[in-house]
Formats: sequence, C-alpha cells, structure tokens
Amino acid sequence: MTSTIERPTGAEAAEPGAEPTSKLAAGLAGLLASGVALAVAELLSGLTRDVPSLVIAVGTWIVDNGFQELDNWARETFGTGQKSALVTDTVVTTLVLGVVTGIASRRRAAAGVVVFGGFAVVGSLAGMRDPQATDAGAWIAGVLSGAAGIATLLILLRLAERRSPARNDLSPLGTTVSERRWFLGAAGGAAFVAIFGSRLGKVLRSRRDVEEARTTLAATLPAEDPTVALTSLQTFDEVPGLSPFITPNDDFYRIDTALSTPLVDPTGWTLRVRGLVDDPYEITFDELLDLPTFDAPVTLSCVSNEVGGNLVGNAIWTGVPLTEILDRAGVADDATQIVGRSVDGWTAGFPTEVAYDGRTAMVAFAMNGEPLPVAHGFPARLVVAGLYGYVSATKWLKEIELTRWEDFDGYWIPRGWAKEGPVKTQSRIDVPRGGARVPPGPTAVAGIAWAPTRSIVGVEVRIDEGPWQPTDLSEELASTSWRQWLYTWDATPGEHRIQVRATDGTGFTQTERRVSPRPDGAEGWDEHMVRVEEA
Ligand SMILES: Nc1nc2c(c(=O)[nH]1)N[C@H]1C(S)=C(S)[C@@H](COP(=O)(O)O)O[C@H]1N2
Ligand SMILES: [Mo]
Repeated sequence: MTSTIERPTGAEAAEPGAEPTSKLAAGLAGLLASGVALAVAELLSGLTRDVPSLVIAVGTWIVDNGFQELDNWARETFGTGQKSALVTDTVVTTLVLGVVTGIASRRRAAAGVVVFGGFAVVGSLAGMRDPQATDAGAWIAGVLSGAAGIATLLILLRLAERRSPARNDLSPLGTTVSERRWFLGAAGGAAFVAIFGSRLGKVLRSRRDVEEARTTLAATLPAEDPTVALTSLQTFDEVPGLSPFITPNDDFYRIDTALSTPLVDPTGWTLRVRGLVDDPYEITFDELLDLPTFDAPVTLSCVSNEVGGNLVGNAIWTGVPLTEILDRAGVADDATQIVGRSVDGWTAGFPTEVAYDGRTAMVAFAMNGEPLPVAHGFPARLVVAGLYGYVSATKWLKEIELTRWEDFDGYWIPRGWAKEGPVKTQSRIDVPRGGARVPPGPTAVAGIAWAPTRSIVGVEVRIDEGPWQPTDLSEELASTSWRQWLYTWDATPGEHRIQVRATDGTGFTQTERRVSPRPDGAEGWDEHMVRVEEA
C-alpha cells in the first residue's frame, strides 16, 4: 500500500525536458540516423542509374585526393579488394560521425541538422563526379539522404528525452520503461531501415551492373548465333509436348546451393589457375575472351535427376577450351584432379585425364548464343561433357585448382555422393504425358535420350511389355548431345504401359532395375501409364 505513494507513476511525475538525454541514447540515435541516411542513398542508387552511390562516390573521392594511405590501411585492416575497402572506410567514418553528432545534438538539435546537411552536400558533390549518374540525381540523393538522417535523429532524440526524474526507474538509456519501449521500437525500426535498405540498394545496383555487363558482352559475341546453324538439323521439334532439341535458356533447369544468385560484375572478375602447376596465373574477363574459343552442344544433367525427371537440358555452349586454360599454367604430373571453385565457395572436382581425353570441356561464357544467364553462372562456368554437374559444372567460376585426387573432395562428396560422376545412359518419355487420356489411333510417343560423349545409337519402346520397337532418332549432332526419339503408336482403347530404353555408342543398353539417384545417378526405364479412350 505504501509503495503506491512512494513510487510515482511516470505520468504524474513527468516534467518534460527535465534532464538531458543520456549520451548512450543520443549516440545510438546518431548512429541510426547516419545508418538510415546511408541506406536511403544506397536504395536510391539501386533504383536508378541517375543516382550515384554516395558511399562509393565519397570513397572514390577520398582515394583520388591522395588519401591512398588511408585506403591501403583499410585494405590491410579489413582485408578486401576492389572498392569494398574504401566503401568500408566511408561507411565506418559516417557511422562514427553519426554517433558524435548524436551526442552533440543532445542540447542543440541544430548540431545534427548542420552535420547531416554537411553530409548531404559532401555526398552530392562527390556523387556529381560519377560519370554514369546525373547531377540532379546526385543532389536528390544527397538531399533526401540528409533529410532522412535529420528526421531520424530528431525523432529518436525526442523519444529518448528523459521526462521522468524518478532515477530508480531509469534504464541505462535514461528513460522510463514505457518511454524506453517507444524509443527502442523506433530505434529498431530505424536499424531495420538502415540494414535492409542498404542491402537492398546494393543488390539492385549489382543486378543492374551485371545486366549492363551482359548486354555489353552480347554485343561482342560472334554475330553468328551457334543455334542458328542448327536450322538444317533434322529434329522432331514439331511434335507437340516433346522437349525442343535445344533447351531455351529460360527453360533450362537450374540447380545450385546459392541462396541468392551471385551477381558477379565481370569488371574486377578474374579467373585464377593455381595449385600443382608450373606457372600459376590469373586472367581478367577480357583476357579470357581474347583466348581461342569454340562452341559445342553439351547435354548437362544433374545426378539427382530421377528416371523421367527434368533436371537435364541441352545447350550450345561457347567458351575457351579447358586444355588451353590448363596448358597456359603447365599442369604438373601429380595433378590428378581439377577443382573448380565458385565466387561463393562451392567446389567440384574431376580427374585431370578427363580434360585431356578429347571430349568437350570448356570455360564457358555463352549459352545458346547469349552471355551466360546469371542463374547459369555469369560471367563464366565450367562445362565438361559426360560428367554430372555436381562434379564438374562450376558456375560463377573464379578459380581452377590443380590438386591430387586424394587431397581434395568437392562440395557434394562428403554429403554422400560419389566422387566420380560420369553421366549414365538415360532416356525419357515426354509424350503422351503420364496419366494422359488419348484418343485411339496413331499417337506420337516421343522423348529424349542422352549418353554424353558415348552417343545415343538406338532407342526402343514397348507397350504393355510387348516386343521392343525401334524408334526414329533426330539427326546426331554430336556424341555429347541428346537425341530426340519418336515412335508412332497405333493406340487401342484401354489402359496401357509405355516403356523406353536407350542404347549408347558402346553398345550398352539401359537395364530395367531401378536405382535411385544417390550416390551416382539414377538407373532404370522410364514408363508412362496412359488411358486410350473408346473410339
Ligand atoms: N557455383 C555452383 N556451381 C554449380 C552448382 C552449385 O551449387 N554452385 N551446382 C552444380 C550442379 S549440382 C549442377 S547439376 C549444375 C546445374 O547447372 P545449371 O543450373 O546451369 O543447370 O551446376 C553445378 N554448378
Ligand atoms: Mo546437380
């Protein structure tokens, strides 16, 4: 009972502005305000090319004006290349200044307005030097970012004001519990805007940079689209529902461990060749493009593909022969394994002899006459005919390491998949679809079959376990490419089972026994049940 008298409630005791805001709260307010200001600028630069990244602009300006020492120091301290070190400098400096400004604004909010106004002017002036952005864009970014910083600072300082003199109720932030909730809520919101906004801005900007780089590369690719040369190839592309002979890039299956697709700007990208080689080296993207190139059809498939599954596609890839890349470094005799490493640290390894046995193997930069799509490894990836993707087809390639077979296991090997991953001979029924209802009479039964590097020489189908019937095959383009197959079935009413099996160039015919994908690829005949209607 007595306690109600002794402990005043916040409302009764409130004396607005009785004491200054704590340093901690003010510093936090300043930190968050500068974070929000940076985020607004980053986000705007992500939305349009007209707006420069103020952070990059200021960082570049600092370095251009002879503060190379500072940049070198940052590079050593934060251990990173390219623009990131000076961007880190700028961000850290801005945030530190934000904290100081917040504390200085405790009594005079004008201090914050002046400093953030100054940020805006410096940022805009630096931003005007970005040749790709417009002056208006630089000033709009500066003004909006400065305004967002000032607004955040003033709101947070207001919420952090100590209204209660009841010291025993005060948190370290110097506020009462309910006031602290308001302040912390707003601070949390500001932190979210700061972190999420700058990340989003950065992603949008790199997406645009990469798209622009793809467009530039498209202009330098050979005018002759390699897929155009295929128009005279005899295929069954006209059969409805059958996979087209060349899988369009947009329909090509995609498999990777990347939570967000790596956006790699080829400016600044290099390919490193190292490990058990005589002369390790590193080449830029332009240097890669200057090497001899060729194009070739390769059917790429995933080891996880189930019988009848769609994790397989056929494309014409353009790139530099892998042997060219390797020979430049001089492969040592004990280098029995080639490991591809991606910008996001994914790895895949295959025997060195595979690269030298004459099959198609390349560092590819184009797919069906277009620069590699981002999802398929832009700017460069490995393509090795006859090996499943998980042991060979490193996308967003940044390094090729020569090592010994026993010294390294690629990403999927310790996760229960076989160390060697040659593609198994497979065939798939595309039409009629499983469970389809079809009218009686002549019916196209068609699909694809692949055995990269060994060729497909025959595909047979059988109905209801009857005799195996040969099918027609699309013209052979290369041993590394799949072939379409077509059989005209005289369908009779009732429920029927259609099965398929392929024979490869070594004379091997697929066997019936079903084997699941793990650890080294699925086996067995694809089959579809279909219902043929009464006449
Ligand atoms: N960087 C990277 N490359 C990768 C992978 C990956 O997870 N990361 N997955 C591999 C696997 S398992 C396959 S099947 C192929 C698929 O290539 P695609 O997505 O272009 O079809 O990419 C390979 N390259
Ligand atoms: Mo895969």
